[in-house]
Amino acid sequence: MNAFDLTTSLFASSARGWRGTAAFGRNNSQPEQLLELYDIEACPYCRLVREVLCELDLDVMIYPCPKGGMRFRPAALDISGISQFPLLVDPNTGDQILESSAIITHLYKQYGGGRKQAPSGLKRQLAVSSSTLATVSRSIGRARGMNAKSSVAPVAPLELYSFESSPYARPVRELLCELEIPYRLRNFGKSRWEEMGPPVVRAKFFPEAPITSANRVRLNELTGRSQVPYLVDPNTEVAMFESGDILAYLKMIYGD
Ligand SMILES: N[C@@H](CCC(=O)N[C@@H](CS)C(=O)NCC(=O)O)C(=O)O
Repeated sequence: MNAFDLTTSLFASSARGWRGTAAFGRNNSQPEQLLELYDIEACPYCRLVREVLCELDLDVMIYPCPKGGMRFRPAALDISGISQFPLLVDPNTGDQILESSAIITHLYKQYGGGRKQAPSGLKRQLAVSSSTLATVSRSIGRARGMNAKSSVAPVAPLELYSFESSPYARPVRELLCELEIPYRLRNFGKSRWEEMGPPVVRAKFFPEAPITSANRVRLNELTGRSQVPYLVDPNTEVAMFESGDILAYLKMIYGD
């Protein structure tokens, strides 16, 4: 990942005030069945939904639907009758929901204890504008996470440990979207102040701090580390840290 890529990714996270960093929902009920999101990584509306999924510490199966994509767009069209994203499928409640506001309302109601509401009025306009600014910043030179590239479909979905605002995880999600690779997004939001800042800070200053969220416990058991992005590919039995290595791996295995 080069310096320019990192800068625009940092700017995108800043434009959204680093929403999608913290997870407040670790005591909330987790759905029995995995939620499904038909998503375009670069879409400003999809970003708002992914931020709330991170905030509520909910995992989700991402079906990437970049422009020009043929792998999951037909299924989305079958479900909702219209080519519009985000589209949430909640197998726990039987709901299939279009419109980011309606999706966020559903998530807060079902999995956030109804304590929060989807923003409306000026707050909603500000959210959409700043999310659009994040998209613009990631579109300088090339629209990242927007358009389909030809690719080889994996047999089984991949897994990505990530939190929405992570400047390093974002390029990986963008490439997964462009290559139309389905993946279980394992949200890795920070639920304690000791988890803020880069992984080395925690390792150095707070090595004894208890690990809270389920995915943090899981990754720590798997690797002994708390760092994202972390990609797991069950098709090749490869698992790796480091955004640059992950991008190179995805291009090599699934890029056409
Ligand atoms: N009001 C909708 C707007 C969604 C929207 O405009 N999504 C765009 C992508 S950013 C879309 O579905 N475009 C159609 C396409 O990509 O085929 C919402 O909040 O969910």
